[in-house]
Order: sequence, then C-alpha cells, then structure tokens
Amino acid sequence: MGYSILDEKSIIDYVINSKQLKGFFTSGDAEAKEIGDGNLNLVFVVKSKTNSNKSIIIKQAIPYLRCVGESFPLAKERMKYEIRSMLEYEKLSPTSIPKIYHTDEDMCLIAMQNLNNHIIMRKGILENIEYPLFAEHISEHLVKTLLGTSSFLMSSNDKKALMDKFTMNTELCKLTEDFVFSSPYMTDATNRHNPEIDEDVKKIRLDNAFKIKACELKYIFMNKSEALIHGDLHTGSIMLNNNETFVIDSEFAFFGPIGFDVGAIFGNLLMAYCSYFVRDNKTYQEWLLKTAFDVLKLFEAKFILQWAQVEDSALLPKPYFEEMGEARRELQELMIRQIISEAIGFAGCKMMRRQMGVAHILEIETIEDEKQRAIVEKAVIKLAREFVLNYKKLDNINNIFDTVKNTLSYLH
Ligand code: ADP
Ligand code: SR1
Ligand code: MG
Repeated sequence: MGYSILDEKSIIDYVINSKQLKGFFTSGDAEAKEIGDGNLNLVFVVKSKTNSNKSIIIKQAIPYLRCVGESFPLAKERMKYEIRSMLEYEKLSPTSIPKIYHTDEDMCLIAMQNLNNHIIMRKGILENIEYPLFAEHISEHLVKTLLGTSSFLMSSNDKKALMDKFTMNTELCKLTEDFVFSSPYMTDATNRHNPEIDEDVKKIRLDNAFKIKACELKYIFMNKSEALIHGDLHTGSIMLNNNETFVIDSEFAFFGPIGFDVGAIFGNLLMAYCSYFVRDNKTYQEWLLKTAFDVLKLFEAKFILQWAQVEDSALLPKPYFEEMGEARRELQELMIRQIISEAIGFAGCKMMRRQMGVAHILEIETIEDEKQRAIVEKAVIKLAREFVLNYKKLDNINNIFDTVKNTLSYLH
C-alpha cells in the first residue's frame, strides 16, 4: 500500500482493514482523535465507542516538521528508525516500552499500547509528582539498551549488522547536529529567546571557549558509533506512573555515543530542578536533584556490574578477558569515566540549546512572568556552560554534584 497522511476519519478504515489491527475493533465501533503534542509527528488515539478499555495509539510520520510546518520538509521515512529501534528495545528491555501491535514502514506508522494510565514525565513534573521507581527503571533501560548494543557486549559481526539498519537516519541526526550543537549558538532564523536574557544569549554566541567545546562534543556525536542510542531521550519521551516507566519516540535512534542518552535524562532533570527556583516547592526541587544523581549513580553501577558478566565480546575476546584478571576493573573504570564525562558535556549542550534555540521546554516555558523565567534560564545557561567547558574533568559523581551546587549557590 502507498503512503497517505491519515486523519481522524481515514485512520478508522486503515485500522479495520489492517490484518494485525482489525481484531481490536468491530466496524462502526471505532473512533479516533489526533492527540500529538510533540514537535514532529501525528499521534492518534483510536478507541471503541462502546468499551472504554479498548484503545490503541497510532503514530504516523508526516513529510515535514510539524512544529515548523510544511516549509520545513523532513522525510517521512524517519519512522523506519522509530520502528526498528522500538523492535530492538522490545528484545532488550521489553518492560520499558509500550506493547507494539503493528508496524508499517510504507505508511510510516507504528501502532502501540495506549499508555492512558501514564503521563508524560514533563507534565508529571509540573504537577510535582514524585516517581520513586523512575531512577531504577530508567537506569536499567539505559544499561540494557546501550551496553546491550555496544562492543562491550556484542560481537563485531552482530553489531555491524545492527548498525546497518540505522546508518541512513541521516536527516534526524542532522537535526540534532544543527539544533543541539550549532544553530542556537549562531545567527539562525529558527532561534528564539526570552528578551530578558538577551545579553546572556549574546554573550554565549560570542563565547569561543564554549563554542569550541560544543564543536568538540558535536564531533563526538557525529563520529562515535558506540551503541544504538535513542537520540532524543528527554523527559518528554518518557511516560510513567508510580509503578511503570515507558520510553517512547525513538525516531532519532542511530549508533552514537552512549553518553548522549544518559546526558539527555540528566540534563532534562537538572533543567526541571532549575525551574523550581521560582516555583514554590523546595521538597520537590530536592527530589528532582536527587533523582538526577540517582540516575547517574545507578547507571554507572549497573553498567559496570552487567558488563563484568560478559565473558566474550568484540572488545574483550574470552581468553583476553580471562587472562586480564583483576585488570578488567581498571578498564571498566576508564570506560565508564569517559561515558560519564561525555554525558555531562552532552547534558550541557542540551540544556543550553533549550534556552536559545528553536525548541524550548514546558517546565520553563510555562513560567509566564518573563523576569521570573529569566532567573531560571540564566541558572540553566550558567550550569550548562560549566558542564560544556569542563566536561572532561567532570567524570565522577562527586565532582559533578559539587559543580551543580557551587554554580547555583547564588540562588540559595
Ligand atoms: P513526536 O515524535 O511528535 O515528538 P511523540 O512520540 O513524542 O511524538 O508523541 C507525542 C505525544 O503523543 C506524547 O507527548 C504523548 O502525549 C502522546 N503519545 C505518544 N505515544 C503514546 C502512547 N503509546 N500512549 C499514550 N500517549 C502517547
Ligand atoms: C526542530 S526539532 C526540535 C526538537 O524536537 C525533538 O524532540 C528533538 O529534540 C528536536 O531537536
Ligand atoms: Mg516527542
């Protein structure tokens, strides 16, 4: 079947005529609503008119960037990479993604479990909801998917074969190259910022020390094919409740640096933390900080533990592994330090771009008063700059914690 953009009417015909989906609904009993609030795609909930427990989500890629419009074309084939990565996650970390019911690369769509008992994490954060299992769940997901697709665990042949399925996700990689690492720090028509931080933004755009480091990190992003990364793992790509945590929206997936996903979570939690300098809930603010650091700590501990159990891999063939004895620990330390420091550099870029690039974040955008919002934005800019300039030294959790506390001490 050829491609056509679905709407609330045509999607019903699609569902009823699909071999994999027609069992969900009987003809005449299904209705659909488009609920997408992301930057790129259409998302429909299709549900039974008579049984409120019966519903599915269908996400379809359209041939342009939704948040800009048809003037910004973007190949709909990007959905291939969301489908392929979700299917990999289904094998590696099945409890952390919604159930996949059907995929259709021609129609550029995926049908999945409706997470209607879960909430987008950014929205939960705005409601001051604490998620006691989040750090545990997301660190497990990160280790399973990142270690699990790296040369620390796979054979060279298997890894190259898997890489082959993602090498052509070039357009979305380019979006990140541009919108995370370059455009926000130069003159570009897509940029926008709060007029109250005009001077700060100008300063960053003239700050060559920052720009050189951002370039260095961009180069790592473009060239370090370490593992299958999600590529856009911010708190808007997580749906959760007290008991379950799900990762969605993996269309940016490709073989990139492990630290990019870890830094995305960490940096987004820190931005949310900063937003609470002007929101009246110190207890919740502390939960956000603790959770950001719990994610790093648990990721580090689990990564080393799960890697230590791998006896034969592309990096360490079995005899090499056995003959190294205790020195294995030294190698693991070296590698994890590198991953953590790159995660901090990437976190810094991701935090900085959200203050002055095309895409901003809900936790900060919803602070209506521009002066109040500027307090948060300035804090994020200060911390992000510190991270980017010093990421090579920021390779252990105590140092990173001290940097956060010292950089933001003027706000306490
Ligand atoms: P985009 O690629 O446009 O960013 P997302 O995958 O982030 O799209 O989805 C946009 C929104 O659709 C999410 O913020 C969420 O509200 C909703 N959504 C996506 N997937 C699901 C799902 N499986 N269950 C419930 N809601 C979902
Ligand atoms: C212009 S695209 C903006 C952003 O939306 C996605 O979620 C990615 O983060 C991308 O950079
Ligand atoms: Mg999204």
